[in-house]
Amino acid sequence: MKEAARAAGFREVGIARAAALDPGPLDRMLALGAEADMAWMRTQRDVRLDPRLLLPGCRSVVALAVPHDGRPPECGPGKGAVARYARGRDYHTVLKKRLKVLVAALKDRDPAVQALPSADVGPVMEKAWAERAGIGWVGKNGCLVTTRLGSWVLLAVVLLDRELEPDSPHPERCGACEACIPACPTGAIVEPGLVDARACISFQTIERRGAVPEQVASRMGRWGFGCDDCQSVCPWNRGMGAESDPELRPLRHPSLDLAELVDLTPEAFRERFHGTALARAGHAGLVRNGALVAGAAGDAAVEPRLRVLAESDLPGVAPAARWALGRLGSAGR
Ligand code: B12
Ligand code: SF4
Ligand code: SF4
Repeated sequence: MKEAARAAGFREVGIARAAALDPGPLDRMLALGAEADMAWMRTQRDVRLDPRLLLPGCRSVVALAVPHDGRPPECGPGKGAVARYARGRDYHTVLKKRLKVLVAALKDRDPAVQALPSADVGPVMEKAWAERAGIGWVGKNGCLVTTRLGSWVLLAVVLLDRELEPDSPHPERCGACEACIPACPTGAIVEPGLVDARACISFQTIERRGAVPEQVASRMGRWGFGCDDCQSVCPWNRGMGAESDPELRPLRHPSLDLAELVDLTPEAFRERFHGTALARAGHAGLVRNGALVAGAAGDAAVEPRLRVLAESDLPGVAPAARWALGRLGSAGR
């Protein structure tokens, strides 16, 4: 199994026995409403907590990880920063292709095997399985941290109806460190390991459709897509980040041009972002984010364009442009 996974392009592989997960952390998140608009977390609660409901007869969970580029953003005036994981080709496509190769290799050896691959979008708690399978631990920043690659990794799983020898779960290695909690600009890490998506820049700039709350916009700095602040301070990431998977290396500029974003047409959006993880935010989401960064970071060069966007009917764009104009106005007074 492990050889096949490495041959398919996965750097880290671990195996866990399929069982129900501790519902505590997910239920706590739902009790706080910290899942924000991600209603699927609530509707899929039971299946997320027990892979045997997703693959009947599931006996093992194979957890997989690949490193992504982890170098700091190059981001000055006129630019919006892109979270490190999103700088290359869309990781969903890269991982899906490798999962297909892996499942085919397993079926070659054992044609009757039932194998269900999943990366990000399936109802599987990938961090929890990576921890159980010994790849790393869920840190206080809510991310899976590894000792070999830091937290600059992306995860996938394969559910199997075969019993494999399990690895030992990874011990928690945060210890007394709490650096990530005050490093979050919006205070989104409300308890160790629990991120309130409503306050998280990553959620608001990627998943949110429509207006971004002022409390987040005013603290997002230059983040134009995603956010890495709670990971970049992590001592386990010191000296890590240069080992990106070749298929996930940065495609073009590792930052966004604000003038380009606030002027983005649907055609330019497709041409520029198709096949990258940034497409997830959608055309309106990226225009909105461009306006927000201009306001948050005080980039007055795009002010004329913001006046046009203040009348836009793209979801979330007009409030973002008006908010940014207000900020630029007050900054200039
Ligand atoms: C929803 C989601 C989000 C939400 C919520 C974030 C979160 N911390 O869960 C938002 C939109 C905010 C988000 C942001 C990001 N995400 Co995201 N996200 C997901 C997704 C789709 C589901 C995660 C989930 O169910 N969260 C809810 C919590 C309750 O679930 P959980 O942490 O998995 O819960 C179990 C474990 O935590 C476990 N547990 C085990 N040990 C411990 C220890 C402690 C202390 C605690 C509290 C819990 C715990 O118990 C829980 C079961 O009840 C996964 C993909 C997937 N299918 O798993 C990607 C995923 C977690 N995201 C990923 C990435 C890359 C990010 C970002 C780094 C992107 C960015 N740079 O902007 C940020 C990081 C923000 C952060 N600090 O967590 C990667 C994780 C990489 C990594 N190294 O951890 C994943 C795995 C996608 C992938 N396939 O690679 N994400
Ligand atoms: S991704 Fe950014 S906003 Fe979200 S918890 Fe981490 S530091 Fe806070
Ligand atoms: S910064 Fe410290 S507390 Fe936060 S995840 Fe890293 S080691 Fe854990």
